[in-house]
Amino acid sequence: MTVSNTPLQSHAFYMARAIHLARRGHYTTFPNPRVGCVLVKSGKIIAEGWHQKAGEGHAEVNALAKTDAAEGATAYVTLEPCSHTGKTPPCCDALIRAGVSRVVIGMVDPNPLVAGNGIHKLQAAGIEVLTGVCEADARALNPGFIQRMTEKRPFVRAKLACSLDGRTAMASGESQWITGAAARTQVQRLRAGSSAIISGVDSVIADDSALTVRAEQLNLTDAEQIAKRQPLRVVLDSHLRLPESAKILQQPGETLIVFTQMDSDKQERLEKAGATCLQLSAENGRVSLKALMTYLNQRECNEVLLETGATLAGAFAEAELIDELVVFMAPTLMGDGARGLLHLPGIRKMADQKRLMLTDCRMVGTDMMITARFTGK
Ligand code: AOF
Ligand code: ZN
Repeated sequence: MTVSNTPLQSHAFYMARAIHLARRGHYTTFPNPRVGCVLVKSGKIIAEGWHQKAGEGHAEVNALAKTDAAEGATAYVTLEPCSHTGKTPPCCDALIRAGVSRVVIGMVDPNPLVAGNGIHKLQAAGIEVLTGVCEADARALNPGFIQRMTEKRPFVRAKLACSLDGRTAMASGESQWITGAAARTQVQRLRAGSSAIISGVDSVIADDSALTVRAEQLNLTDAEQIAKRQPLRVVLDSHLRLPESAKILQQPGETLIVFTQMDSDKQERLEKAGATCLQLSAENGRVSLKALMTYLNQRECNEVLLETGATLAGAFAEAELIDELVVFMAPTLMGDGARGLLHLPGIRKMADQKRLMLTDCRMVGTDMMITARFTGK
């Protein structure tokens, strides 16, 4: 089957390249989506581009800047070209001006400011438009951006580390270390790709965690830029119990303490120690997780990483706010006196089970990394 004399598998070939380019922006584009673009003429790639950073050139504009021969070319773009003026001018106008004759799109932009308008604008200018090429892979680039645009909340990924018998900490709370160095490097990658990291005050106190990205360990081309832009660190601390000496307060970037119970003295001391404090409403005596999601949406957080203990992780799961679980499982046994993975007291019968779908499973060093999505999503 052909569309405009180009076999569909060729469209997939060039779109795969555009998706590959989009991944280069994996750690740097937020709050914008990761987008890649390839310009093809007479069966040859004449220019490539990808979006690197919000406020700077979009993928199409970056590709067009590399050639003056785009007239009559086909542009492969992982996301519908934008039709609006944001921090940068509309990509549709740039494509029309350059005289491309066809635009092949991975997915429609879920941003309500665009959402199909880009396609119409291109078509109105006489450009042939084809959509939905390699759509699943194009969507997989931006789970957070898509969810924020369509559901007005970030994509929550919960990272957990456990033993082969599913334990995450000893009864005392002691948990360092279950997994090996390679798994911990992988966690650094998850952090670097997140807009925010959420933890509970008990975990932060128990581990004296920093929750930072140590980009120098990651061997990434954009390491310097990634290191400068630390994800927002969010500590859920209803009663402002975090000590001012906590390591998390001495890190670069912002540490946000979310509380429910006002204590102006303590708040002042934490702010002096470097924290930002935010009061949110309470639900069952704890921070309302829905209110937290609304807040993180307002701050344009696309993907957030939940790195915490069984109680808070369980509360997120019960509230159906976890989209993806990433479990690092180490080949060790911690015994049945140790703590479980998620505290889910609401599950008593087999009928109450929360079913998930495995989406990936791989070895990371000596450990296993299991990724799963909740099937309801
Ligand atoms: C594209 N190509 O590479 C990206 C797009 O504020 P701005 O100007 O950067 O616009 C941001 C919006 O543009 C973003 O919310 C999304 O709808 C779209 N992103 N569009 O054509 C790109 N990154
Ligand atoms: Zn654009």
